[in-house]
Amino acid sequence: MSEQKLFNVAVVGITGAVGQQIIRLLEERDFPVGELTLLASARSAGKTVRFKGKDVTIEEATPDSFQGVQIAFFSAGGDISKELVPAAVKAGAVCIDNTSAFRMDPETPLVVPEVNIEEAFKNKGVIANPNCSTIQMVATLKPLYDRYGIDRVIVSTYQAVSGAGASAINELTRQSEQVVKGLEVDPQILPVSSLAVKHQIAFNAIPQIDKFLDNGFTNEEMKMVRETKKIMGDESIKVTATCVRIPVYYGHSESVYVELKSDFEMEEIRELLANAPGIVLEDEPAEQRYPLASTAAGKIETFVGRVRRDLDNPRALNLWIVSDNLLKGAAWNAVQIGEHLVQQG
Ligand code: NAP
Ligand code: 3JM
Repeated sequence: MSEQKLFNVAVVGITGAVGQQIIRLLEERDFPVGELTLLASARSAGKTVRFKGKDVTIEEATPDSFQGVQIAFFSAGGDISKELVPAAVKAGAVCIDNTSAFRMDPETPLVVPEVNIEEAFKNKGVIANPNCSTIQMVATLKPLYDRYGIDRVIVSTYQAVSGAGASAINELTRQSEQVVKGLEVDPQILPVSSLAVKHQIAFNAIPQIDKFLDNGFTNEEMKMVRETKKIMGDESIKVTATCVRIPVYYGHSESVYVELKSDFEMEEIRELLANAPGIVLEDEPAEQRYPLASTAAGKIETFVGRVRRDLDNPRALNLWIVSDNLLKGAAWNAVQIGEHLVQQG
């Protein structure tokens, strides 16, 4: 057997909800890791993380952390990426960035492997991982786009708290206990940790993810609009989004209405979705079978069901799309890009 080439890997944000999934995937998928550098804030420096039977010590992330690193996964927030990605690129690393810091930079490819992996190979040191809600939607729409073209998408999301980090996961547990015990609920994290106003998430639905912009949409909604056009390479696709946080730990669900550009047969649509890479068609109304966050959690695939032609527009479809936001929505999409880079040497 020939020696497998190994790559020196860094994970920035290793203690976070996304970082924890990245390290788990690197181990499970036997990613060819040589030297492993685990980085977080000074708060975590000195703690250890188990990787392939060995304890690896976490270091504080600084601009000097990237000597000899070949692939760096970033998930420590946009500000950290803006500060440290340039240093990592200078040190020779290819950065796969989970934050929104570089997504709309024209020099930076924004990649979902099922849609546009070829863009990843044009990188100038940084490859951006899209927003979780965008990833599962475009991966599902891609085969429909290729066959019929897409005129318009109207999406409403039902997003899990884990998308807002480890602290929001704890917040849902804490508030749920307060509600069940009849205690007063004291919201501390959501909708946006850096803003003063807080809302209850337990037994509730919050129609705000990320900050509001002047146009009345939230930043999360505008990420879906802009990123969809960039990933599909088609600025003419019309997109409107409403993003809602719901009291689910893992798995984002989406109700998607899509207007196609040409006539279609439902049989053809089902066949395209059933054969699409990374997509599982789960759609048997007679058996009450459709995607659920609870069954998608922990899986790397994207699940689609409730597939039906619109009643008023014969060229439009309604879909229900569900995926684990920390896996395909973040860590798996990033590691999957890494696997493609490694395959290309
Ligand atoms: P999280 O659970 O809150 O974890 C945050 C991570 O960032 C922790 O490892 C934390 O380390 C680290 N960090 C914080 N301040 C730091 C500093 N000054 N220097 C170095 N590391 C620092 O958040 P998460 O859910 O994992 O998400 C992290 C980021 O990934 C988000 O902010 C977002 O940009 C991105 N994200 C992307 C997607 C996607 O769809 N692609 C989804 C979710 C998140 P300590 O434990 O030491 O504080
Ligand atoms: C998901 O800058 C930050 O603190 C990150 C905020 C954030 C993002 C983002 O904008 O990168 C939290 C959760 C995302 C994302 O995937 O867009």
